Amino acid sequence: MEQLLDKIAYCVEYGKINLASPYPPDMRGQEGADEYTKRALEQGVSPSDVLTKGLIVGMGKIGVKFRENKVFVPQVLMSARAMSTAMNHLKPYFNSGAVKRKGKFIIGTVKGDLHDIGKNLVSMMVEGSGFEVIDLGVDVPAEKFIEAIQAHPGAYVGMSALLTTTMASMEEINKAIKQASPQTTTFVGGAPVNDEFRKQIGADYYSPDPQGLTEILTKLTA
Ligand code: B1M
Repeated sequence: MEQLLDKIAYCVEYGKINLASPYPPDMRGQEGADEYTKRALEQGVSPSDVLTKGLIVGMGKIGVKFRENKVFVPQVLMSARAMSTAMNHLKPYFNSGAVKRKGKFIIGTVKGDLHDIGKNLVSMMVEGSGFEVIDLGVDVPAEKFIEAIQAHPGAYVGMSALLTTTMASMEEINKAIKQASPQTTTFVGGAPVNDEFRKQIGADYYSPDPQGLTEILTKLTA
């Protein structure tokens, strides 16, 4: 059983989706996260263990390598694809309530900003660390964030901005969220954002990278 979980983690870390996938080249012809996850469940490994001791371990490892610039966006995207393919086998267990997620995370790129590559990476890593993600997309105004908070009480909220001009939207949205729902915990990030700006606008947490964000979220829900 342990061996299967290690294999799942390894496949996610190296982005090996399934048997047919040619990536990574040195794993060509080998099974991937898809087959190992299916087999683990068939052999009676609990879906919760598949998630926490397999998939999340693999995503955590690639997240650390990405933070340390040992891998780059394409590798992380392959890991995320391996993870989401494996997650298809777990979905029925999430839907039935047999597997609990750590919490909910609402994310969006703020109003006026169309950059979504970084936001999508954050979204995948947060999902990969065991949270349900509600992705509102790009160019998201305060009202849409607030609607989502009302639909998902207790959810954490993340905002991404890539333009110095849309940092102003981030401030406006954070203010509106805190007014409508003072207990909501907000996270900010994106290339022009830093911790000083986070303090200035009254958001709760800043992380320069997805891995740091998942570490904070995991601590908050431990
Ligand atoms: Co734009 N763009 N862009 N662009 N673009 C930048 C950001 C820019 C720095 C380029 C430059 O001039 N050197 C510049 C911003 C300057 C500034 O304001 N300081 C810029 C500009 C000016 C513009 C336009 C205004 C250009 C124009 O039309 N004149 C325009 C704006 C459109 C709009 O948004 N309204 C524009 C448009 C575009 C494209 C549509 C062409 C495209 C976006 C495609 C897309 O996202 N689907 C694009 C791109 C690709 C870039 C660059 C080249 C790359 C951005 C990117 O995806 N990086 C960028 C220059 C650069 O960075 N080299 C640039 C990779 C990504 C993984 O990193 O998004 O930083 P990043 O995310 C990181 C972290 O920041 C962090 O985690 C991620 C992974 O480490 N992170 C978070 C992100 N969000 C987080 C949230 C968190 C925590 C961490 O918590 C919630």
